[in-house]
Formats: sequence, C-alpha cells, structure tokens
Amino acid sequence: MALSLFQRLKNLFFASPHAALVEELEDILIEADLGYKTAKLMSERLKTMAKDRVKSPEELRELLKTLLKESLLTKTLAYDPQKLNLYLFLGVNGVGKTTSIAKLAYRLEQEQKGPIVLAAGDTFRAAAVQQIQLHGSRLKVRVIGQGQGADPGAVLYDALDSARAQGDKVVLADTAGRMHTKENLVRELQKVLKIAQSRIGDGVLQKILVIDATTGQNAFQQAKVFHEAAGLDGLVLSKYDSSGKGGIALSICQELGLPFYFWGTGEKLPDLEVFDKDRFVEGLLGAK
Ligand SMILES: Nc1nc2c(ncn2[C@@H]2O[C@H](COP(=O)(O)OP(=O)(O)OP(=O)(O)O)[C@@H](O)[C@H]2O)c(=O)[nH]1
Ligand SMILES: [Mg+2]
Repeated sequence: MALSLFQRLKNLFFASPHAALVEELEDILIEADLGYKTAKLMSERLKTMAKDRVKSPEELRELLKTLLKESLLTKTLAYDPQKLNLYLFLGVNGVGKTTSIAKLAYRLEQEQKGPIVLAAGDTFRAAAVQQIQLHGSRLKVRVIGQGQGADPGAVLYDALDSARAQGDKVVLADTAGRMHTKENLVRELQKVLKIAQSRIGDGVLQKILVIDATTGQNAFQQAKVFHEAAGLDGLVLSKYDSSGKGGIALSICQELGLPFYFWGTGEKLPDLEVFDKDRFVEGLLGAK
C-alpha cells in the first residue's frame, strides 16, 4: 500500500529534518495534488513557522495541519427565507451536478427551507431531463423542463416564473456539462447567466461549481475557466468518498480565492455534507 503523506514526511524528517521543510516537502505536496504554486507556498510558509523549533515529525505534522487548515476556505450556502433563492449548478460532464442537486434538495427539505423546484436545464444530454424528473418524483418536488433540445435559458426563465407564482423558496437549476474552452463556455452560459441575474432580482443567486475529487489537477483548470466565465460563488467537491484526498481543493482556495460549501461522500441522497476542514486535512495527511 502507498505511504500516506505523513508517513513520507516522517521518513524524510528522520533522513534530513532540513529537507523535510523545503524542496522534498514541496514534492510530496505536489504529488498530493496541491499544484506547484500552492505546494511551494505551503512549504515556504511551513519553513518560516517551523524554524529550528520542530523536534519531531509529529510536531511538523501539527504545524502542517494548522497551515493547511488555514489555507482552506469554506462558506455557508446563502439562503434568505424572505426571498427566492437560486442555486445554479455548473461543471463538466459527469462530475456529479445532477446528483448534487438532488442531494441539496434533500438537505434543504430536511432543514425546512422549501418549497423547492428543480429546473431541468441540461437540455443537451439524452435522458438528462428524465434523470432529474426521477429525482424530482423521489423527492416529491416539482421539476420544470421542456425536454431535450430546448433552450436552457427558457427553461430557467420558466422555472423562476413558476417558483414565484407558486411561492417556492428555492430553485435548483441543472446545466449541461460539456468540455469547454473559455470562449465557448462564455457564449453558452451568457443567456442563462443573464436570465439568472435579471430574473432573480433582489433574491439570492449562487453560482456553484461541482468538481470531482478524483480528477486531480484538471479540476483546477475547470475551476479557473468557469470562474472566469461565470464568476463563481463557491464549490462542491463531489466523490470525496472515492478519493479520500482531493488536495486540489487547496489550490482552488489559495490561487482562485474560492470557498467550498459541501462535499459529496457517496451516491445516496444524505451523502452531501458541509465541507469539514479538519476531516479534509486529516484525510490528506493520512494516518499517524
Ligand atoms: N461515490 C460518489 N459518486 C457520486 C458522487 N456524486 C455523484 N456521483 C456519481 O457520479 C455519476 C455522475 O453523476 P451525475 O450527477 O449524473 O453527474 P453530472 O455532472 O450531472 O453529469 P452530466 O449530466 O453527464 O454532465 C453518478 O453515477 C453519480 O452517482 C459522490 O459524491 N460520491
Ligand atoms: Mg447531469
């Protein structure tokens, strides 16, 4: 079995306490998916914090843990009970957008933040509308859609109109996931974003990107491109259960200044939890 980040750190510390604080630590962090820039920053900060004071690998672990925790950004999902709340889900193919929408609907129902309506805004992929309709019927929430090939902007427009007419509190809007260049993405999202912004009025709008914890560095690029195209409010780290690590989240917080709301811990409806910094860093560092 592969050594945990901490086990490698420990070996390094005994071989050369100095090296444990500089380049080689940087390499270990890069391998944990932190990305070059963030890994360098973290190891340099750790060097400053540790100076000559660190006497054991366990002390080094604690310092690194504090540092990594401080570098993570988390956020509570904005919600105003007096207004309409629109959560627009974005992300590339298969990251877990539709599943995260169903899980969030379930969570909001539990917290009595409904009524909720789902907008079947993925009009591109075959069977996407049926998939969200199935979630809707399981959750007993309304789904507004127009079928495959429809204009996603028009679907969102309808959903917002219908939510206001019915006095719903939340609209959870799905979108199609396609691999993108920034230009294509801007063009595709333009209409949806314009409708979201103008029709939500003084209500709450959160543009949420879903990234898959198992994809590593690629997820950073996705966050960068979507943030430039749409101006994100925060992220969901899906499939955390399948990776147990997701070091890329640290680069996204550090380099893009974006926070995480939730992480996905399984395929079932209750498996969307508030992003837990402590558990995240413990998972990344691995067993003592
Ligand atoms: N283990 C695990 N599986 C997940 C999680 N979130 C989503 N999945 C699975 O990932 C697969 C894709 O999820 P979808 O929600 O359909 O992804 P999507 O982004 O809507 O995909 P497209 O509509 O094709 O763009 C499904 O099999 C989900 O069950 C998670 O947190 N953990
Ligand atoms: Mg989907």
